[in-house]
Amino acid sequence: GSRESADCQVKAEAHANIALVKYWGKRSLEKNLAATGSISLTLDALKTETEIRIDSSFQKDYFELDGKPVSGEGLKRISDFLDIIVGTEERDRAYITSKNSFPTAAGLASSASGFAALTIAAAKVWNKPTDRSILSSLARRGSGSAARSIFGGFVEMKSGKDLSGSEDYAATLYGKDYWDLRVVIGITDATPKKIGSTEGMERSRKTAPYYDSWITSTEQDLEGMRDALAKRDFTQMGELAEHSALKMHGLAMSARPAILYWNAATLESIHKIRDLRKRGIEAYITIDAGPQIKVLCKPADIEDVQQALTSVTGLQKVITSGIGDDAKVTEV
Ligand code: 2P0
Repeated sequence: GSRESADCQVKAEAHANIALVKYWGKRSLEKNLAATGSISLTLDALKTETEIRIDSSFQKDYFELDGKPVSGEGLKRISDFLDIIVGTEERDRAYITSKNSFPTAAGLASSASGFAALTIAAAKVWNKPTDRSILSSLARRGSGSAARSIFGGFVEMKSGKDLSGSEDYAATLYGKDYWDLRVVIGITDATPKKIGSTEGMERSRKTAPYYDSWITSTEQDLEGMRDALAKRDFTQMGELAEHSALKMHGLAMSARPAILYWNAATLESIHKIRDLRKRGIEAYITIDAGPQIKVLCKPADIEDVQQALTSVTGLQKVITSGIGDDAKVTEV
């Protein structure tokens, strides 16, 4: 392969995202193709900054996350990803340092912002196309949700018909200033999750009796969410987001062996938010492949939501986020 890249250094940033219509299931593991589309909100409070240095003298890749060197499987995942997206194993080895704006140990998904930032930086270093659909497709090879974190605002990830992956990328539906929403995140457990997303999705596909209806009903949810966003209808958006999350967890619980991501504080948080709604404060929960709780609310209701979460037994930390921007190169 050609070694067009001279020794250089590039920095990029990307934000995590929270799915309003969840992605849970793959139609192909090989190219990481989702079985359905998904719709997400990019979160400005959860940012990853990644720097790549290449130097023809480096003998192997090095990866450091929040100041700690990563070895073994963690490093291999990064190296394999670079091999896939750079398109040659003859690429120069890279010295990669990555930093999260949120506590890495908080158990918040960092693969979305992490692989999105790495994709943007790597595309710059190795002179890859700057077309954002292509960047999103590349990020998908690292993590499905990373394809969405290439974009800011309200984002839709498409799922194609065939196994080529040519249609499997995300795009912005509405920019970050379209609708001022907030997400209040409650950390209930800071230890790494027990069942990774890929494993959880595959077990659900193979053993959960509701899997087929999950797929067909998610197609309807995508339509409903596009409609809710077009109208800026908070109730329709929130109810549907909460439904998609609870349905995903119901599916996971119906797998064998069962996948149960919640702890006691997760469940208490759900009830606290339902109580808020009874008092007329509109807020809706969503939960990813872990025990943390995320609450969708309007800016005026942030304090009530924060208070409700803070009163939950065992809740460790509350982070409030607005809507984030596109992933981008920040230093060359
Ligand atoms: C989502 N999640 O739509 C869903 C809901 C978690 C729960 O996408 O296997 O790390 O790397 O493509 O993107 C998290 O899974 O999974 C995720 P892979 P990813 O946000």
